[in-house]
Formats: sequence, C-alpha cells, structure tokens
Amino acid sequence: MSRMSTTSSGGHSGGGGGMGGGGMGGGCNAGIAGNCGLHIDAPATPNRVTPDVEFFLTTFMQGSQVINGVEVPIWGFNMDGGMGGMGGMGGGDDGGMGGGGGGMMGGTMPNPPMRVRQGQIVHTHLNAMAMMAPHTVHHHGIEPDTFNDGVGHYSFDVLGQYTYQWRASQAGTYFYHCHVNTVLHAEMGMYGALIIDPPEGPGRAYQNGPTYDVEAIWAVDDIDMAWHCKPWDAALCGGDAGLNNFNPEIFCINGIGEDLSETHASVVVNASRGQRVLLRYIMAGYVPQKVKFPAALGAFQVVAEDGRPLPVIETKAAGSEILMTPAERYDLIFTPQTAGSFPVEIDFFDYRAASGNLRKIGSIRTRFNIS
Ligand SMILES: [Cu+2]
Repeated sequence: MSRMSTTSSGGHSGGGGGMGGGGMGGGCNAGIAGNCGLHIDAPATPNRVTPDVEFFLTTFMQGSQVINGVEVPIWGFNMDGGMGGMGGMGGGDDGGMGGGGGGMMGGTMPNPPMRVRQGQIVHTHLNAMAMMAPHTVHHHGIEPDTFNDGVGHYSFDVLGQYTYQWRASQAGTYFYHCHVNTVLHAEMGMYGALIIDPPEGPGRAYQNGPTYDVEAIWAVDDIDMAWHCKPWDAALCGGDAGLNNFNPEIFCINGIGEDLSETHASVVVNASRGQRVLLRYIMAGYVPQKVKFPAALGAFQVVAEDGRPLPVIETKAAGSEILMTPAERYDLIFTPQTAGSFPVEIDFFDYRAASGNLRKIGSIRTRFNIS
C-alpha cells in the first residue's frame, strides 16, 4: 500500500522504462527512463457503494497477436473473474502475477468487452502491476467524477490497484481504454468495447428506441509496427519518440486482419432477410476510415452516435458511405431484403491529407451474409 501511494518520482520510472524496452526483444530500442508528469497513486474509491456489476482487469505488457500474418506486440487488459478477491490493496504480493514475466504473457486485442445495463452501478477493478508500468481505465463517453474518470493528468495513474466506480446512465456503444501516454497505450491494444443495454435489455438500441434481431460489434483499428516496440513512457519526459508520425500498414476489425476478416465469425455478419441488424461501429484507429456499405443491403438507419441517440433517426440511401474519425461510434440498423454475400469495404487514409483530398493507404473487407 505505502509504496503504491507514492507520488511519482524517479524510483518507479527507472524500472518501468528499462524493463519496457528490454522486454520486447528484437528490434526494439532501449526504454526512455522516467515518468515525468505522472501522478502515481492508488487511493480508496470515494463514496464507495455496493456495485451491481463488477469487472476485474489485469494489465499485461508482453502479449502478441498475429494479425494478417504479422506477430504484433500488444499490451492490454485481461478480464478475470477471480482476481478481485485476491489481495485487495495488499497487492504487493499479487504483483508478481502481472509483472513477473513468468508464464502470463498475453491476452487479446481488443480486450474483452464490458456489457452492463442502464442504471447499474459498475465497479471496474484495475490491477496494474505488469512490468511496473502505470495505467488507467477510462470509460470513454461515460462521465463519472474526476476520481473515476481514469484520465491520469486530471487525477492519478495507477501502479497497483484501484476501483473505478461509475453509473451506466445512457444505453449505447462506448469503449474503454488506458489513458496513460494515451496514443501509445491505446495503439498497443489497451482498449475494449463497452456496451450499455437499455433497461429493457439487449434487443433495443436504447430505452424506448429501435429494436434489433442481430447484433454486430466492429472495432476497426490501424497498426503502425514502428510504434509497437516503444517503452510505455516514450516521450513522457520530452524528446522525440516519433509519436507524431503514424504510418499504419496493418488493418484489422476486432483484431482480425484482412487475411481472415471476410470469414471470421467475430466479424462477419450473418442474418436472414428481413431481420434487423444493429451494427455497433467503434472507430478504434487513428487515420480516417471510410466505410462503404453495399447497395444490396438497402437503405439503413443511423440511430445513435457516440453513445447518444440521434434526436431524429437518420436514413442513409442504399450504398452510402460514412467517414469515421478517431473514437467515434455509430449505431447503424440494416434491414436487408436480398439474400447473398455482400462485401463491406473500409478504406483508410493518410491523416495528413486535407479533407476532400483523401489519400488511401489501405483497406480491409468483411461481409454481410444474408440468407
Ligand atoms: Cu496504459
């Protein structure tokens, strides 16, 4: 407890930076020591009450995931139903599990989804000990108080354990991610979907809102391998870590690369004619994405954006495209009337190009299979 509540100083950072750099192996540069600007703490949760739902997240920093044939180093959160009972704030002993290096190497990108119901009080227990690197959990689009918002530079970064307490106040599509050295940690894979169902439960987009029969969740991301062997604290103390230069060469939906994205069950949408399909699209990348829906799917509806219902549901003509910018979420409802296998293409564009003059740098496809 005592060492976790220490305000940031060189003590933690030397270890964190050095281990981060060394742990990744071939081709990676040595760590940049220091955690300048961080406020490492692990306080008790203010006004803590009994939750309706709990999630137990443990960080990992030595994972890897093969995406389109490339082994991509990843960091992230594992979700473990059993970790919560272990140690509580006595986490020093448990720390070895996360950071010990031994057997626990990885997890998946995206990280496991959180799903709750509107009105519930949620506790997200964070256990951040891996590689002695601090992290936070920011529930993006949720608006809890500062202590529970997981934005380190407004509150604190967690090295150890903290319980984020928040209320699911509005049904919709969200995501959670780490907010320490944010562009790097999110790029490394520290994010997952967060779905809030209305009080009625799954099957409606929001309270008294449109219904759906089939649901798909796509988190669409871009990966620049040059970013994937930097230390967790790259550039926190200044210097140029190259975080102003992003040139993705790998593209994925739900962590599935283009080699599998037209067949993988976590991505492909299967529905029958006349069924209402809710697509929850999470823009998890950094460069602009344009999604081209095939005309065969017919006209479709935009029912919500960024976790909020639209005042008036918008109807898009068959074959419409939507241009997505980072962290946006779109809830779209399709009611296909034609059977067949229809490709959806997502194009990626250089973020430095002026709008209206997009320069395509990649694409990925998946499918709606309508029976
Ligand atoms: Cu992090």
